[in-house]
Amino acid sequence: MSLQDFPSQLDELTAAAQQAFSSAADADAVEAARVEFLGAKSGRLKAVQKGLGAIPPADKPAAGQRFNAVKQQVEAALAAAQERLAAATTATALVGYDTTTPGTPLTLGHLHPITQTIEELKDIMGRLGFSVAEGPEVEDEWHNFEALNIPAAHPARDPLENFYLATLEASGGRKLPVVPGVEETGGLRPPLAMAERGTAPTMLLRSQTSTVQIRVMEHTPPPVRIISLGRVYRPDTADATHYPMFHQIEGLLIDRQVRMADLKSVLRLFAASYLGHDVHIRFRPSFFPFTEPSVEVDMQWGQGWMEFGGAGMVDPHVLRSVGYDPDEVSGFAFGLGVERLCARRHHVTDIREFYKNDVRFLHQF
Ligand code: FA5
Repeated sequence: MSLQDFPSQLDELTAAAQQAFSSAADADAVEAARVEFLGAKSGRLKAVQKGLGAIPPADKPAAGQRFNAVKQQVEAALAAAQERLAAATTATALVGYDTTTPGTPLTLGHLHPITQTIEELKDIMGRLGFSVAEGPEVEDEWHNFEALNIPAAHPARDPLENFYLATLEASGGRKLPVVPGVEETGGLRPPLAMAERGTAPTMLLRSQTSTVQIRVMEHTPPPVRIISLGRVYRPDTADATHYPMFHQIEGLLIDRQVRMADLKSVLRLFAASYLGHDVHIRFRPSFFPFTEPSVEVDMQWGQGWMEFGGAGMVDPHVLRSVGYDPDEVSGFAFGLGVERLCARRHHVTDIREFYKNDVRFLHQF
């Protein structure tokens, strides 16, 4: 190639490339044009570049400059075509789409109503000066019964009334028999009999949060002012007001000269705060082994009343069992059912609803 041919050849090439890129209707056409003009192996620019070798040395710098300028022009045409296509794609996607349509609302989860209730009850009792204490759900017989003045022969300890655990500890480290008729043991025996008393404690799922009263008093010198909220377990048949797993809020106040009137005031304040001032509550004489005197507390429910808790003055036996002096201090305790309180507050007539996991129900809280 001579230098005379070179400019016209480059002009032609530039025009052809610009024409190809500007008329390319889609990504495939752009790519085809790119390969034709800018292809690294057999692109038309490459071919021209190879021809540069034949140009006399004196003309080479000028020819090189001219070549580079053309290459930049062709590359710019490619970039322009790519941009044009990208913009067109976005525009096509938006055709027929109403950009003023409201978006799909995000559905956010929230806390379970019983968890929300627990938080609110903590808040109310916190304002009355009670701090939160915790205890384990798997308990020993001392904290669930013995220290609460419920001796071994008491019917409340019946294996049919509680969820005793067949733990390795309870069997003294031996593997528990699971099949009746096993030689060594003569078959399955009730969990209580499995415990090798004195060597390892029998464990059970706690049946009441009163266990936490004992745990706190064992480690805290009076005065005490705590609440404890958590799950408890009883083999009760589920119905509108019972569930085999439910929650209790336990309260305990120990100080000098605490009286029954203090207990009633606190429970009335609590009920008015949570249920509302228009919901009446009443106290009925009752019996618990760990309080004397004892009451049961009812709230209005439809046309009648519903028990929502038990309470009373802490029995001197219990105070002594944790090392307190009943001549020095006295106190009250209460244990209330969280599901029933939550149901009354939200006009739910069956506490089983809380555990069906039906989101249509749960969304309402
Ligand atoms: C007790 O559990 C006592 N520990 C309460 C107590 C504490 C008395 C401190 C004195 C001093 P009771 O078994 O009555 O008492 O249960 C208390 C409340 O738990 C009941 O009033 C009821 O609201 C709720 N409850 C009892 N069983 C169930 C159940 N199966 N399902 C849902 N709630 C229940």
